[in-house]
Amino acid sequence: MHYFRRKGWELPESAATPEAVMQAARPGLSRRQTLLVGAGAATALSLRPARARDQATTDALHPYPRNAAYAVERPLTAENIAANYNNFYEYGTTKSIAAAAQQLQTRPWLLRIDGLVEKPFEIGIDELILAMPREERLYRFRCVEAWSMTVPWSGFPLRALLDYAKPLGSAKYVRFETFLDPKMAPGQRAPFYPWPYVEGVTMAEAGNDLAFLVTGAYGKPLAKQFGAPIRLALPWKYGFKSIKSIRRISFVAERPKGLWEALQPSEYGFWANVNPEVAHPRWSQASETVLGTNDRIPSRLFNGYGEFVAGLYTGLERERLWA
Ligand SMILES: Nc1nc2c(c(=O)[nH]1)N[C@H]1C(S)=C(S)[C@@H](COP(=O)(O)O)O[C@H]1N2
Ligand SMILES: [Mo]
Repeated sequence: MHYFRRKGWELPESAATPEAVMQAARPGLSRRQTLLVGAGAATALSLRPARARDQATTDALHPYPRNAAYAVERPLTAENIAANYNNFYEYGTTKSIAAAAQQLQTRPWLLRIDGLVEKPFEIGIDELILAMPREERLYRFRCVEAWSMTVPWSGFPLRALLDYAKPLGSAKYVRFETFLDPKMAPGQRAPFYPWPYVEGVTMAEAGNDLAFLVTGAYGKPLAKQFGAPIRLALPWKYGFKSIKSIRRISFVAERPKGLWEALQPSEYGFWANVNPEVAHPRWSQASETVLGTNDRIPSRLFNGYGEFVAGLYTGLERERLWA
């Protein structure tokens, strides 16, 4: 299947990567040796005060080496702008959730991989980051609410995780789930929303070159308000597909129903590809406001990424691909 292709993500390690970490990440090392690195870190962490428990052993890997194949034609959004205008309903329904999101505890963080895979497993986020081919990409980002930004994300191709997880041939979709912990997410105490936040893509979409798992931004570990310690970036789709703070990734046969689709299916669907010609029921999608500027620019089909992704949708013209 085409999502097992390795082309494109086997990139050289960063020259800035500390030697000890390079050793741990080298494929030649056994899984047991990698686990020992993780176990040592966990012991050290348990001895430190609460604040240090949030410190990641992979922080020093930043910045990840940039992959020049993912360039943008417009200026990057300033970090202080992007990091203070967020959508993260677990921490409130306004765009000013950065302070509240600091309650999110990102270590220890176990990611569960299950469903239609050879063998379900849990993996610590730092062990996963060490095992993945890390890179930085500049991506445009388009929220369904018609604002946009341009962000340097650090992470690894979702396809690299598929290869690691070994899904069965019967898997048709990848389902992503955010943490569920109302104690550290006041928004999850609001019963109106069908928590936890869920999103999904087809296996073909997940294997596309552009599908990216994000563990950093602006050359640093991912800030909590961006959805630390790991979120998705699907730049050809509306922003709500790019689920934050992922705890569980499941390979499934049935199409997953996202939180927004569950809440308001007349406005938000499964595919949610950007299309300026298909209006949201309550507003036009023809143009977008660029964060940090007064510019209103025309929106683009697939957010300008058609050359990468248009082929994913041939034969699916009868689907509601644009909302
Ligand atoms: N878990 C979770 N993921 C989420 C959201 C959310 O509320 N909760 N909001 C989505 C929406 S609507 C957008 S536009 C982006 C916002 O990402 P940003 O805050 O990094 O700009 O996150 C998406 N992922
Ligand atoms: Mo959004």
